[in-house]
Amino acid sequence: MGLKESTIFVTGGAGFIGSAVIRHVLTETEAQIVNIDNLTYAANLDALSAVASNQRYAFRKLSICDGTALRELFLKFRPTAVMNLAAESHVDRSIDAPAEFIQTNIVGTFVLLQECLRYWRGLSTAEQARFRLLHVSTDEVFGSLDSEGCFNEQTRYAPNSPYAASKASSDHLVRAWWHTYGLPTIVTNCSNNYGPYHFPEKLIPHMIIKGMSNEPLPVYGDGNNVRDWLYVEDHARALTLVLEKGVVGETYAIGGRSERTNLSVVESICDHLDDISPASHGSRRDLITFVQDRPGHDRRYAIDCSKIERELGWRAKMDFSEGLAKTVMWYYENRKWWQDILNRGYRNTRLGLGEAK
Ligand code: NAD
Ligand code: TDX
Repeated sequence: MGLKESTIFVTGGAGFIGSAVIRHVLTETEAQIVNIDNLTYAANLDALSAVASNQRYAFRKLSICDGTALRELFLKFRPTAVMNLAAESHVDRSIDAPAEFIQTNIVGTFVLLQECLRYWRGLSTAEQARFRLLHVSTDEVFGSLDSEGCFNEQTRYAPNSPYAASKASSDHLVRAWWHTYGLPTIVTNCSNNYGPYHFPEKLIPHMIIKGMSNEPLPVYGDGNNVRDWLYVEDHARALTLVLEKGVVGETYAIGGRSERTNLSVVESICDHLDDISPASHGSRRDLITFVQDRPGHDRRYAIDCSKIERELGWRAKMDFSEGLAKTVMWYYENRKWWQDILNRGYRNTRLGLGEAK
């Protein structure tokens, strides 16, 4: 068991990846966790019901933009590390309404950096050497690939969507706080995650839920955009390892080595659903509908994750076909989880075509 006598702040811990990180850290290590999350539409504390009563877990509802409240938490809990996963995360929403992305992803990261720095400067030399801020980012900061090549830690930043630009800004701030002030930071850039508790706005859960209701399955453009899929529990394991063993000031690219076109992902989901619960109208592939493309849609993402494999010994364990089958089954068996989200007012409709406000 690693991370003994560690107290880790996980921001965005009620989100899809943050909750997987918290479940993993509480199960696999001896660390204490403080989950800091202001519970936006994307948050879901149900994803933490299995660990909510753990003595090593605490939750505080607050925004990373609230410096005063963060300062009090630093003084109260005296963390040894911060993992920053709080963010607005959906590209389509960033096209319709970018303001929240600027606020949380850029301003929030800035406020968090300032409070980390203030706290870190008050630590003993030994405590300072141990402290880490792990900032969780995305491969979307690198822009779009043609059919050849992969992103790696040396790839030039070229963000295309408002979401990607806000994440790129936050990565630059984190880098500057390391170079200028010596705050011990590490940045990770990972590919598309999938798995249980994924908010229904994202491709895989969106298609599963629509497929279960036998509704049209809206594939953007020609469906040949490529994403590199990473099972969320593999990602949680990678982040924990980077926190424990990663080198300060470095970045790590994390990917699943599982490139698929969107169309092939949707076809596989249709086939799994047909196996689990055959539809009276025939194959669900007939529900696939090509719709207007996402503005500025990145064509292809792919990660070369050989650095984290070589230096930290991490490797994605979940094979994509097995992970997708498990994920489809999870949504099939946990209808109440996503039905509650729909009942709370989330409308499973097209996002990302609106005029920027
Ligand atoms: P998510 O949208 O599921 O969860 C985000 C969480 O952050 C939510 O619980 C939300 O309430 C919280 N949050 C938002 N604004 C906040 C604020 N101001 N203060 C405190 N909490 C706030 O996102 P996710 O998919 O879990 O992504 C987590 C991180 O990983 C993000 O930084 C995202 O950019 C990055 N990332 C995600 C993916 C992916 O495929 N999901 C891939 C690469 C990187
Ligand atoms: O209905 C849909 N139809 C469709 O064709 C939806 C919701 C998506 N798509 C396409 C767009 C993308 O090419 O599927 C692909 C995946 O879309 P999203 O699930 O919205 O993910 P993406 O835009 O790739 O971004 C995700 O991965 C990187 C996460 O949302 C980000 O937070 C992460 O940084």
